Amino acid sequence: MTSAEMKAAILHHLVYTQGKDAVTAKTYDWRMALSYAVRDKIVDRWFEATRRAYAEKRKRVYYLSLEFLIGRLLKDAIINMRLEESVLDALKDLGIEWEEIIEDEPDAALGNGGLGRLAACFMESQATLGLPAMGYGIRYENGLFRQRFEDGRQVEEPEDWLNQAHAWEFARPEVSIDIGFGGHVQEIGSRANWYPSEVLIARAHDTPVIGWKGRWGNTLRLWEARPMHGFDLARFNRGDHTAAAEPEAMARTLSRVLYPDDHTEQGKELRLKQEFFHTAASIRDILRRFESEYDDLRLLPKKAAIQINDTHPAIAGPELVRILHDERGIDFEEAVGIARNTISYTNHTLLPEALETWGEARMGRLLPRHMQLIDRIDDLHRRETGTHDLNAHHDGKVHMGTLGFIMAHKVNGVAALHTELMKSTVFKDLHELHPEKIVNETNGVTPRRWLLSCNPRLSSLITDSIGDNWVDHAEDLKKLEPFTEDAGWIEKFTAAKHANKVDLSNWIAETLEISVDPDSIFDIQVKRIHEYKRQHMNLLETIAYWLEIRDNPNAGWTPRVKIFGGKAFPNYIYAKEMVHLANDMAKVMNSDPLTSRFLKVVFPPNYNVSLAERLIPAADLSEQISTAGKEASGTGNMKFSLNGALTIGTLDGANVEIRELVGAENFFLFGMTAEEVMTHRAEAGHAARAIAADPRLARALETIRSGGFSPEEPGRYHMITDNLTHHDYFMVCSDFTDYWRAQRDVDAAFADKAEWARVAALNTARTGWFSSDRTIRGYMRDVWDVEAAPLVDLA
Ligand code: 26M
Repeated sequence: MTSAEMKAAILHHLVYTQGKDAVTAKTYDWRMALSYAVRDKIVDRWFEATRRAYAEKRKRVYYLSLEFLIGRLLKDAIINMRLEESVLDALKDLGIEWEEIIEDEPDAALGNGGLGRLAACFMESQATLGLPAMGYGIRYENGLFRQRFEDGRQVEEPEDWLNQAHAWEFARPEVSIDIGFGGHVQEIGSRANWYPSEVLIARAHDTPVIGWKGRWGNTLRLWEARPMHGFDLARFNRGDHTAAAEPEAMARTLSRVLYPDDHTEQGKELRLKQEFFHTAASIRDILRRFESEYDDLRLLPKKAAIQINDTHPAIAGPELVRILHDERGIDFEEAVGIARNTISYTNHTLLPEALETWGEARMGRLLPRHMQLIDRIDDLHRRETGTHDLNAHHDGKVHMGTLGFIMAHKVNGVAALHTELMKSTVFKDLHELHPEKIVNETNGVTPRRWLLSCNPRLSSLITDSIGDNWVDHAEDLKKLEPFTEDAGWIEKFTAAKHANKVDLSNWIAETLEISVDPDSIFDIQVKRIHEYKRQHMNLLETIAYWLEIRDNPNAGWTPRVKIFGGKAFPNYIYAKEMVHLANDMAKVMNSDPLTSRFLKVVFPPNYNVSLAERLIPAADLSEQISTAGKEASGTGNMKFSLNGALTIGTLDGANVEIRELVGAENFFLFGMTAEEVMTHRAEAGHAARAIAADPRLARALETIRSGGFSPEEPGRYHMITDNLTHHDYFMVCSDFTDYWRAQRDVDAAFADKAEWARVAALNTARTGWFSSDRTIRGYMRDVWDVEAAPLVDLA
């Protein structure tokens, strides 16, 4: 597409789709016009792919996830369609600022964190690989809350991405599916009729997901909840104005908000309703499509693979069995077999409080037939395995992990260590009964968004050096290794990183009014705020370093900028205290004349996908410091490495694999192993002993305790200091000393700029394996048994 054609397309959409004149058009109007112009190009390719999937009778993959953290889509679309030149030229011609347009797009935050972002990377990789696939999610009106700080405290505000028109979706009112809840069951022999007492409608909204070079496109289908009967006109006419709108409001509540990942929220009936609404609509839609192409349901596992992203859609098993058995008349055992061979389940966490359960009373009330079928599935599983326990339904609850496991043909972990821990802990007994079921598929990230798009300087250097094949064959980054021995090339690498750091410094100065020195170590920890992720250990180390500088301000300290980003769950008080402490520390430290040349603390609010794209390319040091055994994989860790940051980290999640790939000598390892954590935790008084043995730690804790960062309220952080001193389940104190040591190793290493840059470049060269293309190929081979369509390049 030429620049002139692009310009004409933008102007056409500005006038005829957006209904605006070039003279009065605002940034928003121009963004919408550009989005429609780009979307037109995508749609052609998307239809072509969809037609081919049908025509070639290909097996399809269905990715069921309550979360898709897709972020902004415009730049992604432009890059994958190779339209950046014509767009840049056209905008220039029109006098429109590219940056302003890109920044105007709301960040679609339909997810909490890693699990949702993984689903988004998978969608992009599936399209890039030419795998016929469809993502199913919920079209939340309000995504993850917006985070603000008020006097350093986190305040949540509703997020309203749908307030503006959404350029990328197509409403499909003709795809409307009835979803029932409650009511009663009438059994007829083995089968039953379910008569729900409440019914609402799931309406589809489709977003095309385009792969690299526009060679394939898939659909992300998001469900919106709508009332069966809309507005009650009769009631309205009787003067009952509020009640007339009630059924509508009630139904819509279902797709109103994304639940923040929070176990205390789990008892909420609305969440269970969301899960069933999402799953039932998706299963119906899958079967409708299948039955339009084939007439034998026994073929389902050959033509469809259904992946359930964590247990949130795990009711898919019983729902599919219900339709096959009750509605289509397939024998119960055969129905279970078909469902199992179609479904597979990904586990994303071993944290006991995060493993979903639903009370039998609630589940029985809301999903009476499913409750019966779960018991029959349990019963069949007992007969198959000759066991007496291991039921999904026990102790008055339905355990969704167990249900997911017994209704799937494959269950996967998301990093090598996590998968091994699944086998030896949470799923130990089930694993012994089904030793072939658990497989590992180490997570990955899409290199299109997480290198090519977010880091143009480094990407250009890479492409100038080895060509652009790396973009969809990230293993090619290996070819950079010889360049890392070339001093001239390393200078260019350093220049790219430095320019990224200058950009970030400018942004920090403009938005937060904090000045940072781009020559400092940019030390970044961004992720949800959680005790197991140990942001407070990072804070303690920051305090200890600050105190040391104050003791001896002229000792030649290595300057650092400590950057934090992340949201605390709204009612996770402890995590909120961690946020508050970080902000209180920033206030004290950034204005300390003795230390501020050497140490700054920066905590931009509202960490999201777009902010990640800004921060990660500017990082020198990636903080991956979770208590070993607790972080299933991590994916931020991969993004940092790929962008040439060194990692300071524990042997947890995918850190283990990152270290193996980049080389142990190029990774700042510290801390106990998962096994050591388990034994050490059992030893009473571990925290007190660790504190007694490390005066730096003791002093840092004492500084918080005595109100060093909250003089107006010295007791403010007792919750944190008491917990760390006495209980310290996540071993912050016991790992602190080694963490401090590793951080000083970082200082020493950073002193040799050329050597640091060489290792940073090696990180980029050696982490191509973490492309989500590789992950998806793994699922295709080990789990889905599916092949991609041969790809044709754009004309
Ligand atoms: C539960 C109940 C109610 C509402 C939300 C939830 C819920 C939502 C998300 C529970 C857990 C959720 O996500 C867990 C998660 O994000 N796990 C992360 O998955 C990533 C991708 O595999 C891994 O990289 C991270 O290590 C893992 O923590």
